[in-house]
Amino acid sequence: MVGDKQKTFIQKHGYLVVPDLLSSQLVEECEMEIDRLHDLAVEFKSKNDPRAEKFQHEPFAEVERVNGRPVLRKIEPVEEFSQVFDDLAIHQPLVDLIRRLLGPDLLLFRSTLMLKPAFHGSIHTLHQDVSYWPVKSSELITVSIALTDSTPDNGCFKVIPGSHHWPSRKWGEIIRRQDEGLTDLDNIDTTAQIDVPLKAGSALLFDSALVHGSGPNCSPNPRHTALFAYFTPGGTYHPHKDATQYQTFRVICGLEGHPSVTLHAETPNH
Ligand SMILES: O=C(O)CCC(=O)C(=O)O
Repeated sequence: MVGDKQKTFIQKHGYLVVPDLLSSQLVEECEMEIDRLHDLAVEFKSKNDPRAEKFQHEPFAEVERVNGRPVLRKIEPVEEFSQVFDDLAIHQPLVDLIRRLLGPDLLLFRSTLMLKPAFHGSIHTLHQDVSYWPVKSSELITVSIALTDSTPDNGCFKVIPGSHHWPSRKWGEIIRRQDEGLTDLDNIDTTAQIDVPLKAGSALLFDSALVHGSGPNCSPNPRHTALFAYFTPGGTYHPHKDATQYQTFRVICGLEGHPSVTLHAETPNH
């Protein structure tokens, strides 16, 4: 599925589209699971369960619920609440794909369900993940799998090809109102920015230094994606202020079958 041509493409442009990574049956299963997770969010909230905090609401939506279901923006880490998404992180075609790009030893950095609800989905500002994340690695790739069709109308990804060669910088607030711009920085050259629409089941892979974001969803169609980030054991850990001085990451494959790896802080907090 990924050959030398695709490897060269992602090295050069910082992103890669992989069509039809998931079967339509698996996409359907994920969508049913998303319904269940919305119900779980309601249950946690009604019981004052602290896990409700992992289910983030769209901060600018004027309504709390639509058809009895909460207006959720993201669930993270989704593998904590869902066997379906836990299994998806190690879905063989997905792991094979990442192994071909990064090599045989893989750790999981992130597992997130990004939900851009119909009519209420907020803007995800242009940014580089590397500017925010505590793990630094030139071998850290995010995979965003479309679980619904993702279009410019429902807030698909926008990327600036080649921007993974830009230095890391501060980007400001990540979540923005629907009527705001994708960034308020005036020294960003967005002339090369493109939309990356995806059919449900297809995936966008990108380098952690690539400038990317996504538009608002003012349409009647939700945009759902499962987002996983993988990295190799060479990654280093630079905790945010007040975070623990070490973090344990799940091994996805390789590393002599160890279940997890703990990284310790490399440099003082920043
Ligand atoms: O899925 C999206 O809309 C954007 C996600 C993203 O950029 C991120 O989580 O870094």
